[in-house]
Amino acid sequence: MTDQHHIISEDERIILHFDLDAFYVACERELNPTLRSVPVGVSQYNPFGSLQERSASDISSRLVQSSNNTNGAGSHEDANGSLIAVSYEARAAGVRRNDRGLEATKKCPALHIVVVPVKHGKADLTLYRSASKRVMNALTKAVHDIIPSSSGSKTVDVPVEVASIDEVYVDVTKLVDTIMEAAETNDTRWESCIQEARACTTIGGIETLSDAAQATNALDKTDLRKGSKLQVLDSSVETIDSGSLAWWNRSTTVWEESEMRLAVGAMVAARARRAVSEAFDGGVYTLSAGISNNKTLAKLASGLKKPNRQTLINASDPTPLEKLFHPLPLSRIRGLGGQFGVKVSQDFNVSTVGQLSQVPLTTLQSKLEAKTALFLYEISRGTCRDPVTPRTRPKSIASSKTFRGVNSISSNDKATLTKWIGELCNELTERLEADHQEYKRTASTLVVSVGVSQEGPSSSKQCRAPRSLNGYSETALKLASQLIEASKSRVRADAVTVTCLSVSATQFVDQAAGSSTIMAAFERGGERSDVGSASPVRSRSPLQPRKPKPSAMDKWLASSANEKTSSGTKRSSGSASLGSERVGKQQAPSKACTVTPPTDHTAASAGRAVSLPTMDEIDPEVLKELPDEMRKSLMKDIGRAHPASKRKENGIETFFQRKRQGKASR
Ligand code: TTP
Ligand code: CA
Ligand code: CA
Repeated sequence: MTDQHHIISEDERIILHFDLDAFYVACERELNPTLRSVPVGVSQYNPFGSLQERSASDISSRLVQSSNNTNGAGSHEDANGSLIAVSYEARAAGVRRNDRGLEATKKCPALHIVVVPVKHGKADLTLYRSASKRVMNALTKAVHDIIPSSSGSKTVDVPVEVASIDEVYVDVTKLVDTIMEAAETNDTRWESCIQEARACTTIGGIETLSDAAQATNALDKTDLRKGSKLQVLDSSVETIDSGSLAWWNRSTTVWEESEMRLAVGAMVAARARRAVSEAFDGGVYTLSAGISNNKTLAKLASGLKKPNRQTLINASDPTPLEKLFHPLPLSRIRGLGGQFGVKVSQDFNVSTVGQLSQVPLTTLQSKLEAKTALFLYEISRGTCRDPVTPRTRPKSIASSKTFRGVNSISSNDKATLTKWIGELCNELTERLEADHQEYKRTASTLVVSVGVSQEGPSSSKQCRAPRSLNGYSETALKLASQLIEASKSRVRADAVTVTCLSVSATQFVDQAAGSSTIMAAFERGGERSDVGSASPVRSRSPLQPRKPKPSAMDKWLASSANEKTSSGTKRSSGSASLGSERVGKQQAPSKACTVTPPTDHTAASAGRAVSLPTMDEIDPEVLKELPDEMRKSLMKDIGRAHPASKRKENGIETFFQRKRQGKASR
């Protein structure tokens, strides 16, 4: 161990990260009980199949493959979409995410394949979004129910940050403190408190690694994401390895206060997980959890034991850092899973977290911005300051679609581009309408992003959002055409090939704040608008019914008559040439990355002129649907210099002694 390894975060927070197990499968199982406890894969919509629009409730037509019906309800092609979610029963048979349906069925003949609902010629994720909301509400309630009644009227602040459709961070620092105060000198209560956690919590880096656990740890992000045979269903509670059990069973005299607090956090996680699974019919929603001192380690921990299990990583103990954290491939670390991680790996010739921790800060600083260098320096030591920012409603709403290979669109094919911008805006405005119903707010910024095959990353443009939802298509089309023109001139070509389109609405303004505030926000947006004339502020209600608004499109369509058609990329605008769905994660190529890590949680201040939204202002679920370039443009550096602190030597006895003496440390 070098001295570097002893630099410990002074972070004493207790952060939980929850991730739902095989989430889309769980949603389908809630809807259709016959899918419970059989192997299930949820597949992308296959545009080459026969089935077009399909609603969520149409469970029989969406079940395209089942064991007693070798070719389900749909055609051969319908059953051959690629899988985006795979149940653990199917994983045990070797089925993996991204397998094509037919290939998966060969590996697992009992496999049931459900196709996602389809609307506007693309996947309709409403079913999963609304299930997510219900589960997150149940989880939040479960955590609040744990607040000890002895805390009386004292409110305990428990920030909850919904981080994606199936992930949430909870900062339970204050809750843990309250529980520990309630346990005070009562050793029996302390015992029962950790008993719940002991039964189901693996201690990361301390556990006695089985061959399977060892092999799982070696997987890189991509492989882990595909799901692994090593991840098995295990309903028995006594699955805790001997190393972890020995940690739990130590004499109370040797426990440090930091360990006690994590143990209480583990109890909270265990109880919340159980409450969520009991809250839904058939216990369909199970979660895995990570318990640690920061978001990065908590997220890492939740993925270590799946499904339905939880792992604790003590950031102030050097052993887990050395044994578990440092051998990991860089890509497993939050913020280093994409292009940025690849660049770091190449620039500093490192492939593991441990190797990165050996790179001196000055070397990092010589090639990177100060903040980025510091972020890497700290993250490789298990330190991360990113706060859990209370957020339960989306920061932005996006609709996007990729058009790969034969489905790509020539920029000369304006009819097809117009059709797709229209479809995306239809989906977007439907969701904005529902969002308005629920949250009484209006988006003030519209962002359009276009990816073309001749250039690596997508480019984005924004303007103030049209006041009327029926103005979205026209405005989005105007932005898209400007982006395409700019792209054509950059690559000096008469036409480019569009591979990705995305429209998103962000910078929400609460209607409760009054119309003047809303107007002010629009005006601010207008000041910095990229297309000043794109969306005149109108005095109509933002939620008027949609009507066709053909003027800009007509003009644009008319102009296409004078343009040449590019060779090789021509496609028809018929339904047979629908682009591939963008349910899966964005795979677009991207240029060398200059921006970095997780989030800078600087909330948009009310008076700020509208600019490209920050990462914090974007719903991460939406973020992962966006093209790389747009995603990058939304990410801001983080990192605040902070001194490393010494490890605390506070045993359980000291803790209770201090309590008895009324000298609470917190
Ligand atoms: P994940 O949490 O990555 O995976 P999962 O919940 O299916 O499985 P695990 O138990 O390993 O966590 O993603 C959550 C949901 O998001 C997933 O059920 C389907 C959707 N999704 C996609 O549509 N495309 C993708 O590429 C990924 C990674 C997820
Ligand atoms: Ca999940
Ligand atoms: Ca997830």
